[in-house]
Amino acid sequence: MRLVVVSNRVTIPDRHEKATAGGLAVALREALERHGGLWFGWSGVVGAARQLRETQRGNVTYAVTDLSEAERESYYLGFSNRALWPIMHYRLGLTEFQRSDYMGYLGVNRRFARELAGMIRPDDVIWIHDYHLIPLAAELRRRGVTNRIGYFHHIPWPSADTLTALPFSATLVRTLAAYDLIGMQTQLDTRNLIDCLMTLCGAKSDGRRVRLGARETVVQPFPIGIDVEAFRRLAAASARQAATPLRATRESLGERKLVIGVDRLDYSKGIVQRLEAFGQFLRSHPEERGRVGLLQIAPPSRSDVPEYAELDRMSDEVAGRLNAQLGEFDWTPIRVVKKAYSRTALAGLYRRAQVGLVTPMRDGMNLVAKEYIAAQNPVDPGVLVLSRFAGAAQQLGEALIVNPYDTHEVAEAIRTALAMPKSERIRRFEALYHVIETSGIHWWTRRYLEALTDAPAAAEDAEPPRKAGAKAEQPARRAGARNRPAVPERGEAKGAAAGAGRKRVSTPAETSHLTLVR
Ligand code: ADQ
Repeated sequence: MRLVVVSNRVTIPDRHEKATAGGLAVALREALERHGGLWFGWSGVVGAARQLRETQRGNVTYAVTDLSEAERESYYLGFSNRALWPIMHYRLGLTEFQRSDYMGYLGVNRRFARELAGMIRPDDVIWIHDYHLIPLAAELRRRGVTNRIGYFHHIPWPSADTLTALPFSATLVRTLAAYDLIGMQTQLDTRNLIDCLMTLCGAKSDGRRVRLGARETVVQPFPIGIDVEAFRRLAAASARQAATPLRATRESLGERKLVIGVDRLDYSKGIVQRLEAFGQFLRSHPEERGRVGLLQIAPPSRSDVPEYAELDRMSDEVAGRLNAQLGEFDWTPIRVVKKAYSRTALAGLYRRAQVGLVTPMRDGMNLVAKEYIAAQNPVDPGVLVLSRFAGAAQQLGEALIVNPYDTHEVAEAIRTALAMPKSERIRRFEALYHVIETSGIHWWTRRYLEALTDAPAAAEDAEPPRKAGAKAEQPARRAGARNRPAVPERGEAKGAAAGAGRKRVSTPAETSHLTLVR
């Protein structure tokens, strides 16, 4: 079989780029190299020339196309980011619908299907990523593509009641029946999507298989993970190196404790609410003033969408107000930094922070929560404070779980985390680390592809690992011939990624998931 990956954005690796590890883009690249493959999508360029450009790297072909200005406006900024993104994050008030945007969205999906269909071979397995490309399989089917096609939805899926506020939602949801396998982040997203297919489109389902007309689609959760081992090594190395951000931070903070937030500047991430909660914490616990600071790293994204520009302004305003109210001449409570950092720098900063504050108002998974855990020093780990509305909370029950709408609760969780005894920090860390280690990015890629190529037997036991704190997983055996554990043993992911005799990449990535689909 050959693997075909389709995502909104495609980054072509530099010819001399060192092999990298540690993110979704890299895991997909590895899967493509393992099977031989094609990666198709938008180049990220907006221009008049829209011909397909192909670049070969080893046994992987990268085929990219530009968008016209009108396509970027309607398909990307309009329908994807001003309509689908907010409604999928339960933010009806921010959802803006324009028929012309929807037409542009369908138009780009149609054009992508037209360009891609000509490149599909009979033995290809096609894996499509995220909400920009929901109708792509239906468009490929219309052009006679009969290959197995899978879809992974990286963001939340709301209830049918919420989604119906979006005009044409039933038509859009119906196009999902063109897929053979739909992967979601959590059980809740899975239930919501199946409910949408049933109530909006009249599909029948047993809770996993969905039948609509002549087609049967499997819908199930595949919680995404990170390359834990690569991230752990990065963080440990960062602690040893001389000129690292970790060392610089140590010098600038002295003995002060550090609370860290790392997010794209996006309203779903709850950044403004988090700053307010930190202010509340300092007001409620004045003895902590001068002893701890919040570092919020938040590079702007989608600045052409007005809500994002407004969020940029508001985060500056709130941080400025709180610093003015609570700061001292020798202590600034909140620092907001709006830059993208390398993986090495992030890993070092996570490790330096006593508290990881991950409080999205709604999030598909949230990889930052997992990166924070992976980066901790096992003998003196920090504490993760995690929103119950991040998909990650379904797995990471040993974090301090909070409701980000409750400023007081978040403030008190910060206090609890800072005061937590070392023995309890270690116990929680070990439980959390076990979960992220046994459901890392290579596990995820392999399980998804097994389910897509080998369904239904493989699909049936692709259960996500349980919440931390639950008993360690029994290595569930597949009902089929291969008899491989559903959850990798320690180190197995490494071996699996290496593939049959392939050289395993080893240097941690400097690029992140940010470059893939957002
Ligand atoms: P995102 O919304 O982008 O992803 P997240 O899962 O947290 O959210 O991933 C962000 C990634 O970007 C992390 O790897 C993080 O380290 C990196 N990043 C953030 N700020 C950075 C900075 N300043 N410098 C460098 N890197 C930075 C979407 C969904 C999520 C889902 C993922 C994967 O919204 O819910 O978890 O896809 O499926």
